[in-house]
Amino acid sequence: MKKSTFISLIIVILLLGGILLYNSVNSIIEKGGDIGEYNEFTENSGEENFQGIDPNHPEGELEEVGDGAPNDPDEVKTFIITGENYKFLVNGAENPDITVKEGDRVHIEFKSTGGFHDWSLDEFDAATQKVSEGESSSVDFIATSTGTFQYYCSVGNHRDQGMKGNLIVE
Ligand SMILES: [Cu+2]
Repeated sequence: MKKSTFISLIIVILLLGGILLYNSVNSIIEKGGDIGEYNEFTENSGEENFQGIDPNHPEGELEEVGDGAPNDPDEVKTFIITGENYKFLVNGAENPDITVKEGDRVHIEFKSTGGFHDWSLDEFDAATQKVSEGESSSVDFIATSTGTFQYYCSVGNHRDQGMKGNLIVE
């Protein structure tokens, strides 16, 4: 008795489900025209919006870049530094002052052009890997305080032999 009642219930549920499915399929077919019109409407309005924004968009973008770049706190200051026995070179200048602004993100690209060296700066806990001739290593740090800080090579006694210079944070 209970089993047959249970089976009857399932059959009723399946029938109801089938009717519901049939109805919803029908309603989708009936609303097909409406859906099509809706799609056309959104496509058209999308194009109108795009056309409306398009002429102004490039100008706005250029203004933003022009106004934002000089004061952009996320700007990265990149310095390409080579090391040899026993000095650093930046664009041909020997152990030059490296000047950045407080809060700048600094990216140091260091390459050894002769000997085993690194580029270290204790105050901002920044140091590249120690690299051999022809190898490169980079380090990023944020210049969080103003002052003059010495960068140097931490290999052996290279610092004493002249591999040092100043990072000036204004
Ligand atoms: Cu060195």
